[in-house]
Amino acid sequence: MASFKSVACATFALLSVANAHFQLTTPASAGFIDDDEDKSPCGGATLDFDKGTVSDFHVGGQPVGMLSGHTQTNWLFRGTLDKTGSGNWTQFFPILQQSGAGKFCEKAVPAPESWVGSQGLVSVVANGPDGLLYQCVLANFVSGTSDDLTNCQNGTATVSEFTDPTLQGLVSGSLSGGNASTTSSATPSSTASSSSGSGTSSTATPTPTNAAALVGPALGSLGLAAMLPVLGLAL
Ligand SMILES: *[C@@H]1O[C@H](CO)[C@@H](O)[C@H](O)[C@H]1NC(C)=O
Ligand SMILES: *[C@@H]1O[C@H](CO)[C@@H](O)[C@H](O)[C@H]1NC(C)=O
Ligand SMILES: *[C@@H]1O[C@H](CO)[C@@H](O)[C@H](O)[C@H]1NC(C)=O
Ligand SMILES: [Cu+2]
Repeated sequence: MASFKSVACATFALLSVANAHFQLTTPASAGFIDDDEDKSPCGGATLDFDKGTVSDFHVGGQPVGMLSGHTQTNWLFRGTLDKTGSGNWTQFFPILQQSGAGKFCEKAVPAPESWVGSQGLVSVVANGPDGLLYQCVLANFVSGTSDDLTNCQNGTATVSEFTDPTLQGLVSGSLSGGNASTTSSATPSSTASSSSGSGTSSTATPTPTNAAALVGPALGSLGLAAMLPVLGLAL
């Protein structure tokens, strides 16, 4: 596994000081430990709500940003009120596939309205060339939306909805109230992001299913080199 990992991350390693699989750039990670990132449920992070950084997560839509060192990654966004992360995960957003390394920002990931006032975990799980990788956020669920795009940008990678049974198996329900198997296909994104009945989630814009519309905004020639400033901040 180690050699596979080295190969998979080789391109990234050449350009940076860290051999990172992926980093959560926002909200703050509960802990990034590169060598332990394959450990469920939170990549080896210590889940300490007293001493760790607890971030507000707006249930109407919260920006979630990643920096991927892999050329292809499938992303699962999920959360639980179980502060140990042992189970009861709810899917927050359709599973996406990122083609191309670098930055990706999903700017409005929603959570269940009923979680407002509770603390729990938000987790991003990556399925890529070296298997499943985990990052978590110690979350304080609050109402409304956030448009704070600090540390949340798109690079040159393209992103579209994708069916990934492995990731689908890591959730027991979704925001739409369906179970895992009913949300597995690349259905129109309203499935997971806008049918929770919340009146405040209108800005949690579903990801369009048209792949052509999903290509990130033209941000010029941002490439791997553009990842370095963000990486520097994150380290
Ligand atoms: C599981 O999560 C739901 C919210 O989605 C909550 O109502 C329920 O109490 C949780 N069950 C356990 C055992 O934590
Ligand atoms: C989950 O969805 C499948 C397919 O629609 C259905 O057959 C199954 O009964 C559902 N399970 C639960 C617990 O709702
Ligand atoms: C990044 O691109 C995705 C689609 O590829 C889009 O849903 C998201 O809103 C974009 N993020 C930003 C910050 O514009
Ligand atoms: Cu990797």
